[in-house]
Amino acid sequence: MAERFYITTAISYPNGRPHIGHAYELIATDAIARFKRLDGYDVMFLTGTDEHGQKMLQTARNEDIPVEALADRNSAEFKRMAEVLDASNDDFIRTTEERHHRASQEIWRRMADAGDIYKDTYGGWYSVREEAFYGEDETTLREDGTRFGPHGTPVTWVEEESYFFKLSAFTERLLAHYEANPDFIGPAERRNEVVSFVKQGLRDLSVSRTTFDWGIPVPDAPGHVMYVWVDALTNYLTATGFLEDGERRDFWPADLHVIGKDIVRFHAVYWPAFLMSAGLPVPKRVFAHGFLFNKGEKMSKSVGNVIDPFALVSTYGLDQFRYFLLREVPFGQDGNYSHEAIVNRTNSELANDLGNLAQRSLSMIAKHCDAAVPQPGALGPADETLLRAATELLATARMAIDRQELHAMLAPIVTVVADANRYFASQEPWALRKSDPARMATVLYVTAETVRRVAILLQPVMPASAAKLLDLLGVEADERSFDELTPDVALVPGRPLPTPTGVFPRYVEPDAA
Ligand code: ME8
Repeated sequence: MAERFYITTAISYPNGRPHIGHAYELIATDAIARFKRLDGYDVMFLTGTDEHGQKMLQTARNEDIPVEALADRNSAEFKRMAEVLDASNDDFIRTTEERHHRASQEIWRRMADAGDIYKDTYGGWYSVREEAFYGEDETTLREDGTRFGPHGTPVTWVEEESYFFKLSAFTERLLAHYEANPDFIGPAERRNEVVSFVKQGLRDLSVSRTTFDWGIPVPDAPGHVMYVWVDALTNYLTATGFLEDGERRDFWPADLHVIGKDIVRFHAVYWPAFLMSAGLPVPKRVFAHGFLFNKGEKMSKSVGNVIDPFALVSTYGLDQFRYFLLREVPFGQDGNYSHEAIVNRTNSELANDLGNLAQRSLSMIAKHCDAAVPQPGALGPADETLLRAATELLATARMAIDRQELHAMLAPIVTVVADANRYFASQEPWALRKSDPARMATVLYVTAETVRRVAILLQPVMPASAAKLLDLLGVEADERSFDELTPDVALVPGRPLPTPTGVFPRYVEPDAA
């Protein structure tokens, strides 16, 4: 039976429309999910929206609409974004769903039964924007009397009766867990941050609120709703149907939570502590990607430089956008979006390098090889070198994906495409047509076979374009998994091919068109 692989994105706050940061996380996670499916795993891929908490409530008040209406409206936009981005998620969870209320109350009960929850009075600083509590020592007072948290968002004083989770009791267990599972948090700098934070000792965490009711009721505690992060993190468990006997149950523990670097503490400290308390297995890995900036500037509604992913897809094309994000930014580091950068990647690496390679070789095959996969003759050293490099790509890609280094999966593919272009130019198949047609057939075969290997590996990143390339190569739908990348599989000579068409158009500036 296929090995299971459960992968998730963070669930987004639907207090506004999705932005490019949300798109980035979803595309990267989708590429990993697709990669694992093609590599034979039984994958479950989850995304969704995080709908409770004070931030949602405040936005709804500002817009003068019921909070449910705000959640419905924007959650639908996140769902639509997943469709527009061609995300292959198996489920889309909303934390306002009944299944999630049940799961959250169950995990609460288990933590309470374990003796890890007690009632007291909370007094401290709260950032609504981050939905996070901060100790006074973590905040700074500005000259105008306003106070800010460590990430620069405003904090307000909260004082109310609250339930607490005994997080302090988990300090040693968490440190032991990080020590025994060095891959629990990636990349390494995030792991180091978490370890040094936990080493300072943990304070108990306020886990319920009484001043509003937009949340999941705490079991047997009228007037208390759960702190939004308790309910939000539980979404990953809810979706496996952990209270039911269904097929998805076995997907827990998750293999990989893909999140942004701003929410590592919640995922790598609070979440495993909640699960340990509830007697449930903890996820295998949490990987934090970096932030996307608009030409080096933080995107914000007030600056007016927030980038709409829907607009980018219609301007540049979906696969161009997906490719750009994963190729341009080393996954785990911060990166920049700019028009120039996406146009440059689209035109140089996709249109010129890969697109032209496919177009030139396939149109020669169409014209001079009876529109069928050519019959190669004996291979020479140049042919063998190129084919070997193309065959080695799978092993490199697997290693890269297992460390979430999406850029390190793509870079060697780009190199092989460049090698293939050099090979094609130096072999001059157009000159061989008269002098040595059999050799021409070999060169075209080797080029097309290289494109086949590259296209199969690019499916997770550019599903539609890779599929078009594979159509042009006569590769059937059931011949596209990574099983077809073993050294003994190759294009079948004589198989008829369709008329070649361009797959990667150049981006042309509207005023230059
Ligand atoms: O944090 N670049 O929701 P969210 C890259 N509901 N990634 C970005 C980004 C940017 N400019 N801005 C945000 C939440 N993100 C919680 C999560 S999970 C149980 C609950 C990422 O809508 C961010 O790091 O603020 C997070 O991983 C995701 O988008 C959702 O952010």
